[in-house]
Amino acid sequence: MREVFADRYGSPEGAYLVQAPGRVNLMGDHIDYNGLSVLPMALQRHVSVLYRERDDTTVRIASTAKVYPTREFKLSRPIKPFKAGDWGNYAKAAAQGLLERFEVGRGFDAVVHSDIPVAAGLSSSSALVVAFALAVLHANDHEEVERLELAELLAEAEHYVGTRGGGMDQAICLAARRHSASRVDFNPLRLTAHPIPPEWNFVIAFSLVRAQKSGAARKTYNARTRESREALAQVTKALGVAEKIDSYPLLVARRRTRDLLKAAESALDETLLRRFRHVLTEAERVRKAEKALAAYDPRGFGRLMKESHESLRDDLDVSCPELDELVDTAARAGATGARLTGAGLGGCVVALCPQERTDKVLERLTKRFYENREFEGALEDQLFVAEPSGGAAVHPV
Ligand code: NG1
Repeated sequence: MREVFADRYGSPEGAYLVQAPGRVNLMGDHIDYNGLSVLPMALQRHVSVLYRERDDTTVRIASTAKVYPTREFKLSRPIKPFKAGDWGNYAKAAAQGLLERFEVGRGFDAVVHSDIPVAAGLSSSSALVVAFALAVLHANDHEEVERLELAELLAEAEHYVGTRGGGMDQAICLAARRHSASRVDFNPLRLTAHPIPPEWNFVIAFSLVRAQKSGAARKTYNARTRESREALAQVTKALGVAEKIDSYPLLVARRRTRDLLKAAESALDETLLRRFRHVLTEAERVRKAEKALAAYDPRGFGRLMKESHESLRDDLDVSCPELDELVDTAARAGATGARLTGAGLGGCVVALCPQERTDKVLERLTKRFYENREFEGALEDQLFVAEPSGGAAVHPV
């Protein structure tokens, strides 16, 4: 990063380094955008931004990866997006969101580097938005902004790139605790940390299928948000409570899952029924998984992971053959449970492995999955053990 910086902008003296972690979601996928709680943890992999402030409003960003060309824009409203899919839009998303709330007129020169696999369901996009946002705030002497307030603002701001996502990624990226996973609740946003037992290993394996959120996967993702909202509207209408119950959290607080599924059977068509069932059962699995984690019950946790994967595959239709193969291979090699993580349609799986079986799982995945396939970069970038890490931070260099 220093080399690229020196090459583009001169000496990095006086520069700062922002590091924003990727995340793995352990339970609760495709429900955060319905306001339901989820259970992610931050990873030891980061988007890093080395930046030095300027005297004007210009923001210049370069990447250590050659595929991402240098981008430049000004911190003044409105910020017109680059064309769809352009990586510079993540920086613009952060800037536009912050401009609406704060006085931020000082730009910077920056170099970005990431060791989070891109489009792999590990939230590299939100890490990028968070890293830029912290750079903008820090360059403009706004360090007082509260983490959860910022997370809520950035969840909204990221919609600038076109995906109507939930708020899980920005929250865990900004407010994660080391050695812990966190239950994230929404409206208002809150995090409750739970230590990960040291003998539980979460293995992450990339399917090598990229789910480009700015491309085709976006359509499916946005369709799932729409379908789940539609299902809610139809069920509450059929129950005659549409005026009083207008959200999933209210619905699951007032009625039992079993009763709701029964009502949904006659109210919804086959597709919406499956979407609705995923949302309700996944919300329940988050509650149970949190208990299993607090009780140090790996078997219980693993069973829930298995059920969650089946639900994401069969009810939500967001798995793919490679993800199913990874889940299956990990389970056969002795993982206690495995599931796809994040938005799906490619990306990664996460497998819970007891310490004594972790090497076997890693070895079997290498042999059965990665040895037959071509991929860019090292094997350790596709397959690694997660280290539950802390939230994003700014350091002087
Ligand atoms: P990933 O897996 O990073 O594409 C997306 C959403 C999350 C959440 C998950 C599915 C964004 C920024 N992230 O994450 O909010 O809905 O899918 O659980 O849209």
